[in-house]
Amino acid sequence: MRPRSPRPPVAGLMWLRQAAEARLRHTCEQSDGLPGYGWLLHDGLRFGAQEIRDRGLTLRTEFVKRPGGEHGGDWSWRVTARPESAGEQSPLLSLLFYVATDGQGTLQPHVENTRLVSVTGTSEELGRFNITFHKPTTETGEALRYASYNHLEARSPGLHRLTDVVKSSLSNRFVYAAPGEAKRRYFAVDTDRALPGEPGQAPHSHLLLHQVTLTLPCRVEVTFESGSFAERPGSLVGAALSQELAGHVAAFEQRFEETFSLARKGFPPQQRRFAQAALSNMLGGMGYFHGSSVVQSAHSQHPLPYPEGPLFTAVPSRSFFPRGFLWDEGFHQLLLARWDPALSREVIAHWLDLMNAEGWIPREQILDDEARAKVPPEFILQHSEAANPPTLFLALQQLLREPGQGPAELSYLRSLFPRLRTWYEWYNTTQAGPLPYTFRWRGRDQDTDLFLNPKTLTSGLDDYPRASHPSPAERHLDLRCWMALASGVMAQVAERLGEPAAEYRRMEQALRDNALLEQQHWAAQLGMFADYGNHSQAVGLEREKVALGPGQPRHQVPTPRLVRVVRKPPQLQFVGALGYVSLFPFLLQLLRPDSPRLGSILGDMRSDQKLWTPYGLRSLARTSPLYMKHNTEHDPPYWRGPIWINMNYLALRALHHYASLEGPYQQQAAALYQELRANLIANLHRQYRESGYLWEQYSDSTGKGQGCYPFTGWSALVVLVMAEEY
Ligand code: 6A9
Repeated sequence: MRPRSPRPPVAGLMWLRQAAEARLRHTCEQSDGLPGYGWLLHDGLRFGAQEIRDRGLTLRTEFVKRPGGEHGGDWSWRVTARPESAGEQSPLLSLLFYVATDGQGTLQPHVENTRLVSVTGTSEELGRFNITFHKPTTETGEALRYASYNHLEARSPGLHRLTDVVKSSLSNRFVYAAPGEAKRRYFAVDTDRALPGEPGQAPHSHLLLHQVTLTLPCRVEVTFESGSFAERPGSLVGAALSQELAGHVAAFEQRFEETFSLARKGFPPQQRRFAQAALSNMLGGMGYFHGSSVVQSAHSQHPLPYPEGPLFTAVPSRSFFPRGFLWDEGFHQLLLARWDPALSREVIAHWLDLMNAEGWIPREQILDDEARAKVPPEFILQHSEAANPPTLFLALQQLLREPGQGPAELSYLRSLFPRLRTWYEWYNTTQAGPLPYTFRWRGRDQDTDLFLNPKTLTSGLDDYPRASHPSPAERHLDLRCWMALASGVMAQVAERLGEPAAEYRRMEQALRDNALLEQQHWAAQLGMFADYGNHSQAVGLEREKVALGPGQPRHQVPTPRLVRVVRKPPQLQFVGALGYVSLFPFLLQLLRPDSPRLGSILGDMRSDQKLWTPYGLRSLARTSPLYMKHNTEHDPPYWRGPIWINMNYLALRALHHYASLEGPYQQQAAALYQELRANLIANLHRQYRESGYLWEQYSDSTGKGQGCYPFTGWSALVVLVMAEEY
């Protein structure tokens, strides 16, 4: 828990299942290998319920916020722990609740015997507050027979080091001695231990921690009470908290059905809970970040810190990518704009505020020490010529369609408009292609000898095959289609505001012109839409030949590297790589419904040899030369076969669109729509049931989730697919 402010006090939970080798759990770490965790319900604002399955036990964590006073009001947490299976000797569990400051504010512990009963504190944004650690109870609220208490007061160099500080204070010299039971040793925080710190660095955070050790099942509650909340009807604990939680659950269920109609559409309860969890995990994963990117621009020799600022955003993955990504966010907001348009508007405004004077927005937001601690150094630097698909226009398009557009929405748009104009211009100029109305992603990999195909991280499709030899002659089909979308939304916004819109409309029409599109991107020989550039298909990775020196023993020679060999020189031509990029004129609905190209795209999509699988559309056709090929020894295929949900969502959205327009392919589109939708929902639900998670991507041969988890970024778009919201 933290307020949305730069250097806030935070409160949190760690836990420890007592065993010979005790493992402290704190932040979401994929390496912990938990069988499942995530928000089952979360409204994004005031309430959430999470389930965490760890070995031998299940934790349910629930919170409620109650507004009041001048500092955001109160909140309460309840943690309920149950053994995984009844019967065995109940495992001993420690719950560690903490409060910590981040460079400002004060905390005052109140200890009775060895028990930290409460903490009073102050901070700039919260004023005075009081946090109480209530006595543990049974699940039904009766006092527990026995529990052990420990507490810790410590200094930490920063919030990102809290886990280390607590870990290094653990000692197993403590004894759990419940009457009538065998004594057990257990690990606990030990204030006597030397407090770790970093030499030469002033301690930054003040940490107070309450540890309760007990047997299962049990329940523990923590309340935060705001000093300026004068007429509190009573503390939010016990029965009052149960009642409040029940009210929120009922309200969530009702709002979920009103928004997505899944019961009305006939989804059984199990699938509805799956969809609720997908939405809730995106909401519960939202974060407020503060700090600055490290930026390399063309104007300076050295990397510079970007101006400091806040970002309120959803994230792709709580464990692996817990930070903002520009093009992911557009997809996230397609879902959130339906749940809570006001929340969505806030997020979009935060992102646009990250723009520099030239109109650039850094693609990956690695803003503070906590974020930097999780990212290898080579990924930290953001380059100011690097783009990313402008998917925020997709989200804006959706917001413009939401009912109830009044003066507030209009004035929001008005305040956004100068930034939107600058952003659009930035793409239009810095990512322009070699011919009018063509576009080119800047910043492809330069070191072409070491990659089978130099990556295009900026496009979002990383290793999707492009021209083998990057050059200014390239024209990228996906970017051109994104620009058609951007132009259309700009025109719509300008028209709504009474600003000059003609130029945006003209641009949109030119980019939508099917004849021009075909001239620049239809590869007749390949029978597909394609990129164009300096390209050779005859490339491969081979072991470098290393000559042995005279008398040199073989084992002294370093292992030869894999290098790229080009067996036929590149030439300017279309790039044969049937897959997501080839579909873009369809995905973003540029094709006229009577275009014969639409027919051929639908055919490629439905072909098992090409893009069709029983689990969704694969990213690259099985017939494509680089299908499932490694890019380097250590770089396995990513966008070269696996199924990605953001693109499948766009495909369903387009099928739905073409199924609603008269034309020669209307029936075909409608049939494909039904089939693809059913496949996608069935597989994602099955993966969630079997693995406990939604995933970054899915295998095109088995449907199994792959990459990182839980990934409730764009994979959560399955909710919109179930709801048929496009
Ligand atoms: C690596 C490693 C702990 C890759 O979802 C975020 C992005 C997408 O925008 C992009 O389209 N993902 C996709 O191709 C993940 C990118 C992660 C890069 C940082 C650091 C951290 O290890």
